[in-house]
Amino acid sequence: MALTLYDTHVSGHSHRVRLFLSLLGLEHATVEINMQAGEHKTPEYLKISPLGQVPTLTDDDVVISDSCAALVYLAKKYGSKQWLPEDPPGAAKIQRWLSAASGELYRGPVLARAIKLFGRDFDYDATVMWSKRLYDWMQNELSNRQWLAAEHATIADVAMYSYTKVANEGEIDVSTYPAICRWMMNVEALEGFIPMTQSSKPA
Ligand SMILES: N[C@@H](CCC(=O)N[C@@H](CS)C(=O)NCC(=O)O)C(=O)O
Repeated sequence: MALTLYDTHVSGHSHRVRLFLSLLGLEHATVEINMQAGEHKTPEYLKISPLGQVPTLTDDDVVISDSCAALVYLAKKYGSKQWLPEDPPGAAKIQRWLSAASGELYRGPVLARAIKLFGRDFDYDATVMWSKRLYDWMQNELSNRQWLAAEHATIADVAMYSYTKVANEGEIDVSTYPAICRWMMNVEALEGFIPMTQSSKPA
């Protein structure tokens, strides 16, 4: 096993994988990709990430250039079944949240943060609308449960945590959702948890 994570410090997609490696206690090398310098679009990096995105996880000759796919790989290869249940309804519940992580979470809090923190040119009102739809649903789901997809932590929780924690950087306020706040504290109490650091606005 020789795990290497190509990541970018401020990227929540990267933190997802970094967090899960830490929860599983897996040693790995890290290569910081400087996106501002365009390192994610060099010919060398495009060989392992055809879309030129971070993160990318490699494990010897296995290459995975997507954060949710990396969570699935790590859970199946190195995790207990708890992280990714195999029964059909259990697996489908996990996939529902992985889809949300790449769908509603991306269209909402991820893009809101990209606008407010990095000055990206997206429709802010649309990100607010998607964030509200997502977090109203999550609040409802978590109102009588501790975890998103099972009676215990799964990769669904890992996938949804990082960008929810820094949603405030996109001026999306999750403090008004008590069940979501409680759930974030559950994630933060897991053994091996490492924080998603808040970014300050570039001067
Ligand atoms: N589906 C990918 C998306 C990753 C992603 O969007 N990463 C951003 C940084 S946080 C990126 O690399 N953007 C550059 C680009 O898309 O050109 C994943 O989940 O890993």
